[in-house]
Amino acid sequence: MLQEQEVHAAEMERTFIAIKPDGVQRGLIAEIISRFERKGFKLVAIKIVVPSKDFAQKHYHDLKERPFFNGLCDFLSSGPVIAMVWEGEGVIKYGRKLIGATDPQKSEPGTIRGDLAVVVGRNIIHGSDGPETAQDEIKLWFKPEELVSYMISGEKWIYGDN
Ligand code: IDP
Ligand code: MG
Repeated sequence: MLQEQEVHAAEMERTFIAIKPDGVQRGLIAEIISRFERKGFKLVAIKIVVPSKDFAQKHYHDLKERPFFNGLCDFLSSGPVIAMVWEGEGVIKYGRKLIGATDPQKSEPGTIRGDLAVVVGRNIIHGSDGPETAQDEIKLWFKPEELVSYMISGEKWIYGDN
């Protein structure tokens, strides 16, 4: 039988977040991770990877009809990407809030793109846009055994204990 804490962890929502090649090259890895971490979300998977163009096309398959699709996939596969899975209550929707609007010119100050990026083609970070895409993207980028379920000792100070 699962411990109560494990049940809590098992039910938690997860999202796929990636720092794109521009974010990595600009030295923003720690800054971006820190914003998710300080919020209270939990990092459950992370790796550095240079995606192939074919892989980038799979990741962005929804956008294949858009004029920028080819350039976008070339860019995503142009260098190291930090692929991550973050866990927490409401992390899919709130992760998108932390990230800000797709076009950094329209992102609010205080968001990652608002504070750290200028143009839509170099907006430094990706985040799943809903529960289904989160599930699909986590599956595309990670093997199940690469996801780590664990408790953080201070978790009750984020969620309370009931
Ligand atoms: P999202 O990253 O905020 O979810 P999407 O519409 O899913 O935005 O687009 C995926 C990525 O494609 C964006 O993050 C951005 O890098 C790129 N992109 C979106 N729209 C444009 C555009 O009009 N020109 C160039 N690149 C774009
Ligand atoms: Mg998107």
